[in-house]
Amino acid sequence: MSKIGIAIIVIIFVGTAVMAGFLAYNFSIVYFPLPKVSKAPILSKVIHTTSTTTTTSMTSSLPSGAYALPYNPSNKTVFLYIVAESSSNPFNFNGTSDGNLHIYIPAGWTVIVYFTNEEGLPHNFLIIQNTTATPGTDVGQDGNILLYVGATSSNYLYNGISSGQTASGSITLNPGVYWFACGVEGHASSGMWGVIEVSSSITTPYAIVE
Ligand SMILES: [Cu+2]
Repeated sequence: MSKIGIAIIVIIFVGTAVMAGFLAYNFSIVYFPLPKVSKAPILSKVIHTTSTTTTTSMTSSLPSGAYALPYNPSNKTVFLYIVAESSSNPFNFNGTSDGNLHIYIPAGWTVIVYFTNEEGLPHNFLIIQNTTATPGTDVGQDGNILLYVGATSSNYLYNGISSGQTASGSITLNPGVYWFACGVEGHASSGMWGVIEVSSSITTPYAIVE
């Protein structure tokens, strides 16, 4: 075969290979687009906020370091997005523990809680009118449990929602200081609790990590 003949065959082969590769590449883009990496909405270290229910003009009046909480002023409702985060500390709420997260609610407002468990253990979310300084192994012994989210009055010591689940509940609290805590036995005393303060001197709901 002449050199020209060989050259033509090589060109045909290479050309075909390039064309096939080009077609395969485009086919893969059209039919197998890379999934858009949409990170779950950032479970902020403290509290989710949504721009639809929070006004920026109000946040400027918050104490420094405060996180605005989403709320609806027309019906005096505040939304608490609480997450048991997947973390080296399994006993956390939004990455905080040991009473460090303080939530401030205006008197007379209704609190709507959305509690999500991203942690491996079952957890629940209770609001407690506490009569002790810090939680023991059974928070039912530390005062009066006012709200059960992800559990009931009969099973809170052992039951909660599983990882990946969300439960909700709502309550209107009288002015005062409360705990929120996981009721599963030993979880609050391991750090899974925080503080809610309800007062007529609070005009905009917010949270602070102290
Ligand atoms: Cu727990």
